[in-house]
Amino acid sequence: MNSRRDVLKMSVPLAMAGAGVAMWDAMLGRAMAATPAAGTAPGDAATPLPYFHPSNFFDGNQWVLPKLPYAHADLEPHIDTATMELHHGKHHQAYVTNGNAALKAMSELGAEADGRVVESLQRDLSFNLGGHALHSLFWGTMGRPGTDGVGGAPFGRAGELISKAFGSYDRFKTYFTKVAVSVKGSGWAALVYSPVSGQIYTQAIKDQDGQQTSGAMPILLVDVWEHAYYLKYQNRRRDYVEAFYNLIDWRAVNLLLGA
Ligand code: MN3
Repeated sequence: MNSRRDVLKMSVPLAMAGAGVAMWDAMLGRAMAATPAAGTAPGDAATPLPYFHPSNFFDGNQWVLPKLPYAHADLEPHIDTATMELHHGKHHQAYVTNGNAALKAMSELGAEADGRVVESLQRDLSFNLGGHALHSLFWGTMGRPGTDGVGGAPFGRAGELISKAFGSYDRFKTYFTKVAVSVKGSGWAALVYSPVSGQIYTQAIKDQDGQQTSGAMPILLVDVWEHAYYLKYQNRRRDYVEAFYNLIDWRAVNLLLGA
């Protein structure tokens, strides 16, 4: 028979598996399956490791801030350098640091921990690991403007699915912009893929909470927290979202679709 301590130690990871973490692993699995074996280390220019390799997000021991497939200045003029430095270097880093701390706290919880402590820890895990997953995907589905496959119309599997679901790319953009602009306060607009139905659809995510997302997997995301655009766009969220379309790397979106 399990002691109360054993039961507590088991139940927390099981609850976590129901949050965004399972979705994140499933998504990476698809990207990895479609990624040719190559490279040695992230950032090695001679043999670049594909961005979506798991070692770019988890070093075998703890979660890490991913190295981007471009420089902070490369998304100009659509996303400015100062915003990228703060957003990737400070905000995202904080979610990684706090997510690792929450996992450590979870592993150290004793039988004396009450439900409120567990509830608070679950919120910490969901918020910080959710933030890590969403930002990691957001960076990975953008590219330097002018690069082949970046900023134009979708092609391949992504193009087919968008035409089927929305009629055309222009109709998709109109709808997706409305989703992003209508998020109240902080959050994200996501285009998600359901492996069960083969459908894609849009999802508005409140804050960055992994537990608020369904089993469908994000394949394209835009962060609409004010920290993502306020330095350059102030209150003009719509202008920021419209500029974002110039940065979408459809090769990466197809990679997430396993195509
Ligand atoms: Mn953000």
